[in-house]
Amino acid sequence: MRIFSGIQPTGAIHIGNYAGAIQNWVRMQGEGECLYSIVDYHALTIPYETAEMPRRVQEAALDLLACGIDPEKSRLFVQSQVPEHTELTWVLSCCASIGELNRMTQFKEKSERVDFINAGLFTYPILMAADILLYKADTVPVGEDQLQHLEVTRVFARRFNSQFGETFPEPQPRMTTAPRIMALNDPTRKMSKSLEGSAIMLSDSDEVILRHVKRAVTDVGAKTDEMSPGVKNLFTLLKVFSPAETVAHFQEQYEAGNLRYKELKETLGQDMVDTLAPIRQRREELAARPSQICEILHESARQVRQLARETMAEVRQKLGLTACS
Ligand code: AQP
Repeated sequence: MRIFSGIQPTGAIHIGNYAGAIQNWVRMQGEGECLYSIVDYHALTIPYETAEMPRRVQEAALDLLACGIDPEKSRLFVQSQVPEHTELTWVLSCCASIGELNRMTQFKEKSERVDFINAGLFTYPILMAADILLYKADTVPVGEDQLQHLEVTRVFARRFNSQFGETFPEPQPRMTTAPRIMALNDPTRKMSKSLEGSAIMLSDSDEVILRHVKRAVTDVGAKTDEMSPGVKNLFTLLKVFSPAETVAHFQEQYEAGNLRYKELKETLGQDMVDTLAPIRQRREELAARPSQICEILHESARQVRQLARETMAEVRQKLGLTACS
């Protein structure tokens, strides 16, 4: 099994990324060949400070290594250091229809937030398909928001295979039990790096974590029989950060109609602090050795580029781009 996934260096990694994807990245090490990428080409689709980008890539690498990505078991690399990603993007863009790209929810949402809608934002799913297919990955650990992109990846792969001959496997998603963490300040929206006040970052201090959980929205409007989105989100987080007995305890309270939000939030906040503090500690230790991080990224890029070159040689052959070769 070959596993591929990526994360954008668009800001600090948050508990949504952690619970929805990174936990599976770590767990799947040993299940197959793991290739994990900091996808900086994707991050060009929204406005950013160029001087900030190297630091953001370094920060993402630190977070991932601190979470447990082991360079002995996984290849952790920077996407732009393997330019074949963009070459395959062009090829796949000729296997994608405008109609398919137009249906992408993420494009609709993200294009509403910017004044200038660049074509990269529109063709983002093709670059993501290229990321995965370049390595012929069959399993992709992602959060729920990426399922639609993975679905079109399979469509592009199928179309390429039927036109030019069997080349790419159709990759399948692998989700955690918390595939969609909602914003703490607005549980009707996805927790997101770019949605202010919505997220707890892996690098946040204990005080900041406790404050965020304490302020999390629970009930708004009239009470109904159904669990509110805010409380549901807290239960999802409880399942990620707390032991099963704790979840069962609060579930019983909820069913008996005597759940105290204050107690739920205090317990969740403390369990989150207990999980994230060691990650933060490891992160600080790693941050003291920046050249080692660069070595890991370079060596991984060198290794995965071999695979990328092999795929592109096969793709060129299948496309008939072979004159005078
Ligand atoms: N709220 C979430 N719940 C569960 N999983 C999530 N993921 C993102 N947000 C949640 C998963 O994390 C992985 C990496 O995401 P990404 O950084 O590549 O892109 P994103 O989905 O665009 O993340 P953000 O935080 O929403 O970033 P911005 O604000 O920059 O757009 C993916 O597997 C994703 O599913």
